[in-house]
Amino acid sequence: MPEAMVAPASDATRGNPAQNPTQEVDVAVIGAGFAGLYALHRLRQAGLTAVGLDEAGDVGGTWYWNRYPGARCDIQTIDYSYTFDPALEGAWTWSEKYATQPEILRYLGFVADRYDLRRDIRFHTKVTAATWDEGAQRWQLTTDNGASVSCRYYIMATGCLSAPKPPEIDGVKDFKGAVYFTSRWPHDGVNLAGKRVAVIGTGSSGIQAIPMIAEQAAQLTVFQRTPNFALPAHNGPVPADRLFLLEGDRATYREQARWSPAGVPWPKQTAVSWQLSDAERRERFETAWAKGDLVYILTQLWADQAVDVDGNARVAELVREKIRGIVRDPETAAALSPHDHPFGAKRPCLDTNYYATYNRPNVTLVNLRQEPIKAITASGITTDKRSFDLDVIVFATGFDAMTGAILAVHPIMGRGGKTLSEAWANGPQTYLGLTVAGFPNLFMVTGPGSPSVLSNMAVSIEQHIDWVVDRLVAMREAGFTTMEATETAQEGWARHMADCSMLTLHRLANTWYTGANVPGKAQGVMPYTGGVGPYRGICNEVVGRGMLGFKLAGPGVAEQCNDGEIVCLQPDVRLVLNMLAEMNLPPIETLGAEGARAFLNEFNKSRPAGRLVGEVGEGMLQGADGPLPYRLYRPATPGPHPIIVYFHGGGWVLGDEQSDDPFCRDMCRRSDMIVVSVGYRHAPEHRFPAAAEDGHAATRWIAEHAAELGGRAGPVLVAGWSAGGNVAAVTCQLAKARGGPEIAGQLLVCPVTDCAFDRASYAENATGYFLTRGLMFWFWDIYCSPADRTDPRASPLRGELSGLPPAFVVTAEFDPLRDEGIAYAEALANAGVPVEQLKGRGHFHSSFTMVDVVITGAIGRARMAEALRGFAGLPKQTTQRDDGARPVRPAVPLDVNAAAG
Ligand code: N01
Repeated sequence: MPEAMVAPASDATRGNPAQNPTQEVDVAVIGAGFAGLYALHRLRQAGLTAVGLDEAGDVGGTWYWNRYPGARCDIQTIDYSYTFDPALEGAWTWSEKYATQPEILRYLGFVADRYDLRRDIRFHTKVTAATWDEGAQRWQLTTDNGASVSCRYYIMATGCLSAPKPPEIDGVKDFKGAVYFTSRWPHDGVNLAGKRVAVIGTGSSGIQAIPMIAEQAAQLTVFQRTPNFALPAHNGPVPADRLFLLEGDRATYREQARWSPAGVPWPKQTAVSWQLSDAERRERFETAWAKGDLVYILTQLWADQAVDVDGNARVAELVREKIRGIVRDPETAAALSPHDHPFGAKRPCLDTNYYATYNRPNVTLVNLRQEPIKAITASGITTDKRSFDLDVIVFATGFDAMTGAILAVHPIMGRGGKTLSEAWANGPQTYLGLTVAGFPNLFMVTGPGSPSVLSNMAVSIEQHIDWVVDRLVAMREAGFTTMEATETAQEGWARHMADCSMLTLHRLANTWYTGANVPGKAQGVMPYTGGVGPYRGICNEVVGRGMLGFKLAGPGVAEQCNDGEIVCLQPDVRLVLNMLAEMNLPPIETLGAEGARAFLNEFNKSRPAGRLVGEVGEGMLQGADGPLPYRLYRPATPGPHPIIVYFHGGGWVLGDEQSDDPFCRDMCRRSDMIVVSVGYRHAPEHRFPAAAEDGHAATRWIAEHAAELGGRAGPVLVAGWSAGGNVAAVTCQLAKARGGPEIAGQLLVCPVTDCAFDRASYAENATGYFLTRGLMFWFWDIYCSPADRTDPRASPLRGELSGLPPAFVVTAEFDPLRDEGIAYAEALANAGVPVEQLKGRGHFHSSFTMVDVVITGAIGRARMAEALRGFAGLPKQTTQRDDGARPVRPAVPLDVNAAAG
């Protein structure tokens, strides 16, 4: 039953809360922008009473305030629209590819009228405090205008970029001219004709406003602290190809957007930059430049552009080349060219004539990196080097983004009198970016911890509102009245956020995404970088798993607390496993050895090609019982290099010297050593101990032929993954027992070390993580009869361990082999062997060898390479590549997904 609602306060009672009654509603919604309007509509449809509260004089949210010249959206308007009602879509036609602020504001007004929403909104009303009333189990809101509000549920639809940053420059008050903020532009416009104008700030707002201001002003001086990447919008009619797609099948188009990475339907790119020629890359880039679409250029060039510093650097340089081509003065062009952040790590801008504006005689760029502002004075701005006399200063200096609109607006006091500002003192902590532990019935729309500003906001807003309103309805049906995230769920989400932040390059830039633009603000990547589609899947999964991570309570019903963590896997591991599950493959062990080998060959064809190394060669070496093929990977640097003898995975049954090609390339590049991958013999044709004996014989042969192979004479290293880890471990034992060859170190990645199946990881990870218990049984059966399995050549854990070479042992949390790997590392340590362990949190058996697929495995791979270099006596690498260098305050320690044991 909806709770009673009283009418908003009359003019007579405005501003005097003491005289005002309390307005009782089911839900209070703060903000009347895209999110607030849709929330009110959905709540009304669901039969819940609601009031909207907004400081502004009308609907529009950010589009109400940001009226500066040139203001437009930067997602194509056909995508930046509501999709909840096909009739609404039919009733409104956008006039341009990127609509202007006035047109978007008209659209929101049209929506408010169409669904008669204004009657539930109190404009010119600011919430001054929000307090959770423990006794009533309700939120009590005080306002600066009219009735206070008592509500069961409190929805912050306050937007991510709505709290402007104060000017952090001394002397603003002394300035005798006019001061404007792009984010609070006067409604009746500003006449800048004939004026000497300064713009401070070159983010999206500045970059849109500068060309327009330059056309009016007598003189425009732009004060730039950090150059930004911008690409031409090529605004005009809605592009025919996009309209054709949308109108051809609207429902599918919208659904694809909902499950896409950024909320706009573009296909996933698969080609990686190093697979493309210079000409191909340039062609792709020119197409993107001509399209004038941020989402396109951020996602459609090549697969590694957003995740890898090298792949990204190629885009960045092409944009800089464009800037140099447009801006005539080389010094100005250089100052406008960003070098301090990867392309896309800071929000790139969409412009109309931005760079060309600097060719105008009335426009000057002041590079604040070379001459910082000293002060604003009565007459203008003084830098370290000169003074500028001005009539107008425009601040385009941005926002206290994502948290500002939630924290700065008013104090929010949750359970036990704790404020949200206290709870977020070290940065925002949320569950799903929607809720906060200790703040029951408080919901944020597109809050920190959700994809929000890294997505098409229209799509994310609808998803959040739908999720929240659906929960409120479900609670009502079950008799619950409060809903609150658990601490466990929230901490788990922080870990997942930190894991996701390793997927992209956002962590490598100081931006408003990370809080770095506000002095003193806690820093960390605030939006969810795992993608809109995966995020939607997770939100749905929370519900599907019985509201995992939430406490639900209500009068007359038993409290429900389904505590737990929604995502324990690394985000990319989760994607891989979901993809494999969708393929609905038959169990590999049912395919027979030949069938399984054919399957593996096909499977490997679909993975990204390994990266370039100096040289790849093939040859034959002498195994235990005849010649064996090998593949050699040589670094591009001058040799001779130390040699790593590598044994591939595949349960002694599958794979060959080429099957772990990307991993071998990666180890070669990272360690700067030669990798020789050995094609040892397989079962069932060659059962135990063929693989083990081949491992030892091949290592001996390679050590003896090091010089011919271009390697450094002396001890070699061994490495292996899975069954190959078993062969590597056994090789070390045989080398010690048989007097050689000399081995300087062993890298064992998720190795098989024992024939016992009773360790916990065998039960915990029996199914669901690709390498199943059933598959391991099958491998063992094919390779080795039960009577032989305790032989140390099959189960090295049962061998003599003292005196073995130092080891680096890698295990994965979701792997049946996890515990025997840990057991081996511990046994080695107990036997006095120097051992380092790397326990891959959230990883599965194949994580570390799936190079360029499981991106979060890169940290672990970097550590493996460092360990190998250490074994070989090489100095530490000074440069790190895609390994999380320069992180912006991760919410949890950087190497969480690869904790040292
Ligand atoms: O703000 P910003 P914005 N002294 O933070 C500079 C969305 N948006 O309003 O980079 C000197 O990006 C600051 O320099 P630095 C969009 O998501 C969308 O432009 O901190 N300079 C920077 O250059 C966008 O990303 C649209 O070194 C100072 C600029 O001011 C987001 O809103 C349009 C300074 C601020 O740039 C924010 O954009 C507009 C100081 N003290 C906005 N303080 C569209 O849809 C700050 N700066 C198209």
